[in-house]
Amino acid sequence: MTGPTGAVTTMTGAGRATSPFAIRGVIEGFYGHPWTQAQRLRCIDLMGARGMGTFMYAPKDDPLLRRDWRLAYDGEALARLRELVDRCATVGMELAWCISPGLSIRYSDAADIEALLAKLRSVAALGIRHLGLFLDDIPRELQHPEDVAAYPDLASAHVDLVQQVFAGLPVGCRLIVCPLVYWGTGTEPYLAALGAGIDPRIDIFWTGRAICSPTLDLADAATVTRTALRPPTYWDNYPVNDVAMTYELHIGPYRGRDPLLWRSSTGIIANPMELAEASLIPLATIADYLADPEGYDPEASWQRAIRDVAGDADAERFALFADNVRSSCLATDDAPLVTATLERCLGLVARGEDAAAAAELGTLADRLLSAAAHLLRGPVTNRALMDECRPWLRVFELGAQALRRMADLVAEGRLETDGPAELRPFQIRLRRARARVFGDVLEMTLSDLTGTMFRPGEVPELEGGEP
Ligand code: LTM
Repeated sequence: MTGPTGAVTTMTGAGRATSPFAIRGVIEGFYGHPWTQAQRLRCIDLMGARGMGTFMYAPKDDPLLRRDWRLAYDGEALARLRELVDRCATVGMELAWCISPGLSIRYSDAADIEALLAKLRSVAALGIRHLGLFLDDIPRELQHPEDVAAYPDLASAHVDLVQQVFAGLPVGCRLIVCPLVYWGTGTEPYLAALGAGIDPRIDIFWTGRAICSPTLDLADAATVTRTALRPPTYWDNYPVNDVAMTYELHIGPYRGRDPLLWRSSTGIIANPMELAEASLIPLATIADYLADPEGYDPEASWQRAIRDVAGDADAERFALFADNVRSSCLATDDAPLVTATLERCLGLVARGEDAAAAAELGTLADRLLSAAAHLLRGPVTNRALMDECRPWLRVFELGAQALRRMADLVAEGRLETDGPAELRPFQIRLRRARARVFGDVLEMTLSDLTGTMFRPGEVPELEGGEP
């Protein structure tokens, strides 16, 4: 089977039958442009084939879910929702639908509760049995005088809302709530109040110690379970790169999740990037972890995911690029090949072994240059993937050019004399780029070689303007 881009769409590995996690899936829950319907369908097909069981529809910027939550579905939006229900069923997944009324709801207003239930019932009528009520990223105090008069605090209002909604749902529907407080130590009073007040059959989302958590471990999950009186369902904010993270491309493998997390959680739902095609790479590794958390091998899963998404013909070159785009909340050790090569070569230069240093650095630079040229301008299998990665691929090419120039300067014995002037334009262009590639290593090396360190927030001008 081939996808909209001609890329391979069959994925290897599954484990649906054996996964210890009851809930395994993806939540389209980021800020920014929602995915297109074609992107959603492709994700459902691929993640269904890889053993995931749930696709949650919850884009923050779909007005029908948040800003205009009271409006009824009709026309194309309704048809799209039906199509998602059908596609999920075809691949053995379930569509969950989630609403975020917290920006404007009056908790004490019976008409608002009825409007919310009417919307939820209209969605349930499409056959959707898994529903979400999201109270994240809303005002932390009661806003309306009627609510202030009716409730002692926001937690009480949320308990009342959740209970009324749960009681009013059609028979057979399951409810998951994203609380106002969805990250932290797991001992928060709000979480305890919500957990004690709502029906034990309702699931609660939790993102871990932070909004984007570097690790999710069993001990923390057990704490949340004790406080909320039920095991959490993890809303894992990886690979999402919205809001302050838009300069980062999160295509590295899933890491830092306890292999035994299933003992104290119902499962994990991963929040992807607006970049739908690029998200498929980390999502495939998340599916592998969920299928077999104790046997999960991040690097092996990642290489397989790259082959599946980029296509066999481009996998090696894409992996070389991706090796320099690893940093995220899950990983700080970026660009391992470039870092190790630079360290070795600059050591050789310090010992006067310039020829060996120039040869090794030049070989690496040429490999990176050739990969960048192919992925940016060559006949690639998955054009949509390269288009999404283009800002980062351009910086990858720029960095490779800087490494090539460094190798030439070393070979010609001019690194100390001409290095600062010839490398400075690369340093400035890397600083001006709005895409993070090579972690910190290249900018730090160039700072050392040019003797110029930019101040925080400084955006230096390039002499003669941008090329
Ligand atoms: O994480 C949650 C529960 N809510 C929002 C997400 O919608 C958003 O995508 C992520 C990442 O910025 N952070 C949130 O707080």
